[in-house]
Parts: sequence; structure tokens; C-alpha cells
Amino acid sequence: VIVTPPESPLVLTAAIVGAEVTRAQTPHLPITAQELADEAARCRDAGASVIHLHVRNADGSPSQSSELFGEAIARIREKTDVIIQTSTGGAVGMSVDERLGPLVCKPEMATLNCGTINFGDDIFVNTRPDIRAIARRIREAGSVAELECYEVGHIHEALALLKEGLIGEPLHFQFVLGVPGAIMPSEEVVRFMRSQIPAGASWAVAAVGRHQRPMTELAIKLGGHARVGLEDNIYLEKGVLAEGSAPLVARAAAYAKSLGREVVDPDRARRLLGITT
Ligand code: KMH
Ligand code: ZN
Repeated sequence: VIVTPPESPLVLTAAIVGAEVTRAQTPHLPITAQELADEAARCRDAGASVIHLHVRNADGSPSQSSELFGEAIARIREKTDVIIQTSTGGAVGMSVDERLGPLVCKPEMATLNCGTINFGDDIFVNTRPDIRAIARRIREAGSVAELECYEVGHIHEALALLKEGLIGEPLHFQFVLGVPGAIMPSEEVVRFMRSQIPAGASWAVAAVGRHQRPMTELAIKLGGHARVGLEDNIYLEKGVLAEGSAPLVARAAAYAKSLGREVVDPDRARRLLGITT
């Protein structure tokens, strides 16, 4: 029997664009700064307190340009008070320098990818020296790191970073599950990954494709946080495209409320995540 205290607050993150999904796959993908801002506001209304942000060039290709991030962040800020978590993962094949572009904007949060994996037919490279360099730059930007762990060993790498003083507590883990070539999601996997993180750390699950809904619900049941959105999954149901990320957020929020979990607003999420800027 899983017992989650009803008052246990839930942070929902919306990954509204990512670097890989194309307009050919779904017409509902936001691309321009205005589209990103409109989608961020819709997700906030649906229950998201964090927006995991990538940006695109006008032709839809992925970018880590500080100018494009600056524009998107400014537009989002005009519309809504969500926590903006910029990607430092970018797209496979980008150099570390290129990936660090958004940190110029001093985002409240930034991702820190904690290891290398096969990423479909590509390799998402995060060498140990690269991870440390990115961690230093996130700290210099004054951003709170979200620790993206695609494998169990990535958690242990994050703990090494903590020991080395490169990241501080409380730690925030995102278990990214179901990337083709990396660990597949299951309840056992989530429970084991959760068992590896220190007391006081928060954890969330972001699962890819058809795994998104069941793993979101599992994380919510087990007392974790969750990430949904088009970056990881473009379908609401089998064969039915989600009309943006907001419907996916709304469904996760409704599920959480049905279990008595409180879906928090951005200010409460800031306090939970230790964001003080
Ligand atoms: N696009 C992936 C290769 C992150 O945002 O930090 C990496 C990614 C992770 O999306
Ligand atoms: Zn991402």
C-alpha cells in the first residue's frame, strides 16, 4: 500500500518544446518566443509551476543562443510567473560552450545532465570533466541545478558532485526514463532510483512517449514530482496528438488532486526548490 500524505506538495514541470520534436510530427509545437510564452502561460493555468525551456531558430532547428533565450524569457515573463528552467543539454552534437548559452540570462534553474547515454541513434555526450564545467557555470550564474539522471549511475555521479562541492543541497533529481538506448521505466526502476538519493532531496520523473502518463501517475502516487510535455511525448492518447503541453499538465494535475496532492503555484515551488533569487 502506498501512503502519500495528502498535504505533500507537487511541483509539475512542463517541457513545452525540447530540441528534437518537429512541426512535422505535431503542429502544436511552440517555436517563436510568443508561442513559447503563450504555451508557458497555458501550462501555468493548467497547474505547472516550472517550465523546462529550450528555444528554436525560426526554421524550427534547435538553438542554445543566449539572444533567443533572452527573448523567450522576456516574453514568458510578460505573461506569467512560472519558474523558468533553461536547458544546458541542448541538442545532441552541440559543444559544451554552445550549450551554456542560456546561462547568460541567469535563469532561476538550469538542467545539469549527469552522464552520457545512447540517445536513440545518437550519443548524448556528458563527460565527467564536462559535467563539472557545466556545474561550475550553473553555480556562477546563480541558478539552481536540476540533476537529469537517465541511468542509475548518473545519480551516483550527482552524489560525487555534491562531495566535490560543485552542487549544493537540497538536491533536485529528474529521473528521465525511457530514452531509447537507456533505462526503461518501471515501478521497480523508479523505486530503486529513489532509494539511491539522499534524505532531503526531491525527485521527479520525466518519462518518454507512451510511458509518460503511467510514470507520471506512479511518481505522483509515490510522493515524487513530475514532468510532462511535448519534449517527451506528443500524444494525449494513442493516436491522438496533444494540443500543446497544457492538456498533459491538466491531466496530471487532475490525477494529483484526485489523490489529494496539492499542486503548488510557482512561489510555493520556489520555496520548495530553494530558489531565492
Ligand atoms: N535534447 C537532449 C539531448 C536538457 O534539456 O538538459 C537533452 C535534453 C536535456 O533535453
Ligand atoms: Zn530538455
